[in-house]
Amino acid sequence: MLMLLGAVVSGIMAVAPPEPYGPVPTPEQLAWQRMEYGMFCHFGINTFHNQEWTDGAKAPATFLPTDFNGRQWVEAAKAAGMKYLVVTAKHHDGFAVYPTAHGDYNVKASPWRGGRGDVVREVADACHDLGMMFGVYLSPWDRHDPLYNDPPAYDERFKAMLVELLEHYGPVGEVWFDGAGSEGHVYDWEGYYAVIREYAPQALIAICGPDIRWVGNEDGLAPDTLWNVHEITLPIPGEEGGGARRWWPSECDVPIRKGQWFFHTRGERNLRSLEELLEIYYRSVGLGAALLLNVSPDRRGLLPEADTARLLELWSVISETFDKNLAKAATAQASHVRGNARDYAPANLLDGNTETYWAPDDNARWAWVELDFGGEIVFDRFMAQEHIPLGQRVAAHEIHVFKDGAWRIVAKGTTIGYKRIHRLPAIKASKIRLFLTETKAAPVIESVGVYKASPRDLAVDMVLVQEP
Ligand code: FUL
Repeated sequence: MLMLLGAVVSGIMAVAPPEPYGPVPTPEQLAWQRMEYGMFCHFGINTFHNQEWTDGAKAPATFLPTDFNGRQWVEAAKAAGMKYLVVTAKHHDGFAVYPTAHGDYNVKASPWRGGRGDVVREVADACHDLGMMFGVYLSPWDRHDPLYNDPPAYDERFKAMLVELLEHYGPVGEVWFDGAGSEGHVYDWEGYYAVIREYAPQALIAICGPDIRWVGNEDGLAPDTLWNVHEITLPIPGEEGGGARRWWPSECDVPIRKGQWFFHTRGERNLRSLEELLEIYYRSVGLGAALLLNVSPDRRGLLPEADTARLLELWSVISETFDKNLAKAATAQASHVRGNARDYAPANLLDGNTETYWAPDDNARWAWVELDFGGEIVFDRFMAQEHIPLGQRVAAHEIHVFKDGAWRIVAKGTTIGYKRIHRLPAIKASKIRLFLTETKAAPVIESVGVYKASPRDLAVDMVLVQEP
C-alpha cells in the first residue's frame, strides 16, 4: 500500500495520455510544420526575359546563367533561418531546368555549360548536403508541350518527369503543384499522386494535393482563425471517397519582391521592407502556417545581394526576439491537470521538449495556465503551441496579465494550432495567464513563450487590447 501510494505521488502510476482528437498529422506533416520557414526559388527561362510567364516559345539558348551556383542559394537560405527549399523544375512555359529525357525543351538545348548544366541537381545536392529539406515545383500547366492538348498522353509524360525527379534527385520532401493556368484542363491527379506515393512515400504533395494546403492568397497572410483539419475531395489513391476530413496544414507562399516570382532587372525597388517581412512572418508562422518566401535568383544564377541581406536582417530580428524565452524563469501552475499527474503538469510547457505537454482532464472545456514571474517583467510577445500530434482543439483563447493588483485581458484570439504569436505593446506584469476559453476537446498545450521584442520589431497586432 505504501509502495503504491509512493508510486502515485511520484507519478510512476501512469495516467493514460489523451486520445487523439479528430484527424492528426502524419509524421511527415508534423516534421514539415515544425520547420516553419522555407525558401521558394523561381528560376527558369523567364529569368532571362523580364517576364513572369513566357509562352513556351522562347529559345532554349536564351537560358544562359553566367555564374550559376545552386549551393549559394541553399547556403543563403540556411543562414537566413530557413529549413527547406523548393525549386521550379519546370514552370508554365514548359522549359525544364534539369536534363529531362522527356521532351527537348530543357537545359540540354541551351549552350549553358555545353548543354550539361542541371539546376535541380545542384540545388538538391546542396540541400541534402546542408541538411535542408528539398522540394520541387513541377507545373502541370505546360504552354510548350504539344502533348498538352492530348491529356492522357501529357499525363504519361508528366508522370515520367515526376519519376525522374523523385528517383534521381531525392529524397524529395515536398512536391508543389501549382493550379495556375489549369482551369478546365483534366489531369490524372490520382495517377500523379500514386507515382509520388510509390517513388517518394515521404514526400508531401502541396497545393493541388492532399498533404499541404494553399493558404489562399499570394500575400503571405494566413487568416486569424486557422484550422488544420479540412474537408477535401481530392482523388487520393487507396482512399475511398477522396479522403473526406484530413489534416491539411497551410503554407503561405509569397515573393520577397512584390508581384515578382521571377527575377526582373530593375526589380530591386520591389524588394519588401523589413517591416513588411516581419508582418508577413507574424501573419503566417505566427498564426500557425508555414512561410515559403520566394527569392528569385538573377541572370547570373545567384541570389541578388540585396535580397540576401534583407533575409539575413529579417532572421537576425526574429532571432533577437525569440531566442530568449522569459517564461523559462517563471513557475507554472494550472486550473486543472490531467489525473493530477506530473506527466501532464504545466512545467512541461517550459521544458523545450516537443514530446511533453500540459493537459487537463478529458472533460475540461476551458482551462488556464499561469506563469508566475515572482516580480514584474516587461514583455510584448506571447507564444503558444498546441500539441498537434493529438489534434487541434482550441477554438478561442485570451491572454490575461496580473498588474497593479488586478487581472486584465490584453489579447483575445481564436485558434492556436501549431503556433500562435500575439504582438502586444510592452506590458509590465508579474503573472501571465493563457486562458483557453473555448475548446473542441480538452486542450493539450505543448509550449508557451514570453518575449521582449528586438527594438527593430515594434509592431503590435490589430487585435483587441482591453483595459479594465
Ligand atoms: C502562381 C504562378 O502563376 C506564379 O508564376 C508562381 O509560380 C506562383 C507560385 O504561383 O500561381
